[in-house]
Amino acid sequence: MQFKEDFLRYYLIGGTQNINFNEQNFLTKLELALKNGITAFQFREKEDSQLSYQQKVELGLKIKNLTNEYNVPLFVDDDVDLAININADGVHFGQSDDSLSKRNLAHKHQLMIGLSINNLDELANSDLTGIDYLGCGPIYNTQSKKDPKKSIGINGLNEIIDNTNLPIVSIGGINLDSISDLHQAGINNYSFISLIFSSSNIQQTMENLRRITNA
Ligand code: TZP
Ligand code: MG
Repeated sequence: MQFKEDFLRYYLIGGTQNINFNEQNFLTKLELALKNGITAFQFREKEDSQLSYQQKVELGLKIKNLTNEYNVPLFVDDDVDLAININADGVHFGQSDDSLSKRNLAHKHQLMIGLSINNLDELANSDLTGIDYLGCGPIYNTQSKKDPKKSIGINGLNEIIDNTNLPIVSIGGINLDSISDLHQAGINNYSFISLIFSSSNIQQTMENLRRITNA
């Protein structure tokens, strides 16, 4: 699949650890989010994920069926092999999971590639060859990631934006309150976990999200 910046507009991330390890709830929430306008999904079994590799493949295949149905690209966090096995559209690398061999494998399978960037040093020290987009943050404090890096705020995000031409999606602590500041600062691409996976009314949350960001 050819990368488009539009994919980054409302980019949901998540795995079973974000929903009390309840696979059925996870799939139900994902489908509601897809139905209500997310533009990409990243499958991220992380932190205290309890799934074996085979279970990740089985769940990943169900996720792929759903994202296909709604014509939304599927990214996989970190694991190129899993991405290939579930026929995902892309992979997302953190600073510590990026390696030449993984990148080459992703390229060979025509996967789109995202890379996490927290600050200007990481930007300057990263090989950006073949990278389609950057995930930048955490912008604000987040409960969804263990040992998050320092929150960079809108100023830190703007520093990165000013120093690259790559498309950027913001991440970290993005909720219905913080998103209006980002929107007012001219930031148009948002990724989030708890905004959706902790929402008790995903349709309403997505409607509010669109209203606040003028979509
Ligand atoms: N990387 C930086 S912050 C973060 C990740 C994976 C978690 C974002 O989750 P939330 O709930 O939207 O703050
Ligand atoms: Mg990672």
